[in-house]
Amino acid sequence: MGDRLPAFAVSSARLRRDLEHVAGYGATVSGGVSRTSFSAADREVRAWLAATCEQAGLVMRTDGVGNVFVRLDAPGAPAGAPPVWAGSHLDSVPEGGRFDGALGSLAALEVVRRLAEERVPLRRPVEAVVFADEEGNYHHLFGSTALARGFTSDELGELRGRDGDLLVDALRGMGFDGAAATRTAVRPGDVHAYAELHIEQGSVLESAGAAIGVVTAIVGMGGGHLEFRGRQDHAGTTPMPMRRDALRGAGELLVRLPDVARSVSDDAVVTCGILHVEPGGANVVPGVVGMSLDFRDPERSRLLDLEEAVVAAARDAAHRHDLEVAYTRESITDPVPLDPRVQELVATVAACHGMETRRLPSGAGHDAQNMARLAPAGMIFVPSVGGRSHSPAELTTWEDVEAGANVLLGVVHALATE
Ligand code: HGY
Ligand code: MN
Ligand code: MN
Repeated sequence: MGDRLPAFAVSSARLRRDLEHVAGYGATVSGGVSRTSFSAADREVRAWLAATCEQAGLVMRTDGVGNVFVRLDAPGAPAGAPPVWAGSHLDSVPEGGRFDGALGSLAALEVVRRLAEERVPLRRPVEAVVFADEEGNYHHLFGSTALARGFTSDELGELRGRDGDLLVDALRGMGFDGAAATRTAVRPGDVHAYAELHIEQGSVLESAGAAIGVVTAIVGMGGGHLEFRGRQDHAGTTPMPMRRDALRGAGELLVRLPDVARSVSDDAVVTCGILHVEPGGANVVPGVVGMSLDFRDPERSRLLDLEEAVVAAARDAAHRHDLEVAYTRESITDPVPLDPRVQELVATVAACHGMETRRLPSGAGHDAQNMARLAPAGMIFVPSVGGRSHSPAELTTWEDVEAGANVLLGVVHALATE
């Protein structure tokens, strides 16, 4: 498998044009992209994708939560043959980069276009998939979670965005089929295999001088919310020793997080990227502080230890400042090993192209970790300049973009014709 490369390549000029064009949807003055899910920019990029598929004669459909599927049928294949999926996401973090997700989505589209143009005889259909809300405006890996396990209407009804808006309102506003939102789950076996091209978002490949990363596993990750409660008071008249300032507890915890992570493992990381200070007045002692936490470790037991250690440190900080603290777990996603056979296929295709490869785990989360529950799943990484990501500084060279897309083409071609 994979030792017969397709006799054609992707159109790197077309892929580059698409990537540059899509970077215009939600473009920021800093040169990055703010295309959070279900925003106006997300709506625009979806309209562009629909028009592009129509022009190419490809059939596109959108499920009840906004996952998009661009399908290439395999005319001679048995009816109902499970498709090969290749994809990623087109949403971004606030002030993100141009490549995270867009690369894998547009490369998958390019692969489908090339297979169609070359009229490759396929043994099963191929679908380019653009997963909704990978970056968790409402729920991290939202669209792929909806495919892997589905959401009940109660669960959907509770989800809110970073701005506090309700997910169900956003879905309705986007015009998705609300009745289908709880019927997105697919069964293991409904998908033949899954492949995702993505930027590395770290500096391993760049340091190793390798063009292609063969991803071995994806880190385990958790999300949670801490709320420190003290007493709201006047900033001018409340003596310092008498205050129950909620931000003091949150601040002390923040300073301790590096030690907390180190106490669990050398790979553990904890981030607070959102802090809500209430009521939020310069002359008011904060009464309540909400902290959004993202914590990760490559081993599940250590991930749970990390969560426990953070909560214990929060209780300690609360106690020292005469505060109360409550913790709510929002998600735990297990670390996932990627399929050894797909890993081998990626390595073989890259080797056939004469590309240098390196095996590495992913410290970032990806929809592939949900797809791995449904089918053999693999990921291809390409280098990130300076290891920068989730920032407008995100950059991958066009040469590496082309190399990665051609490896994706070879992998999907092999999976669809084996
Ligand atoms: O947060 C992550 O790791 C991914 O970029 N969504
Ligand atoms: Mn990301
Ligand atoms: Mn991504």
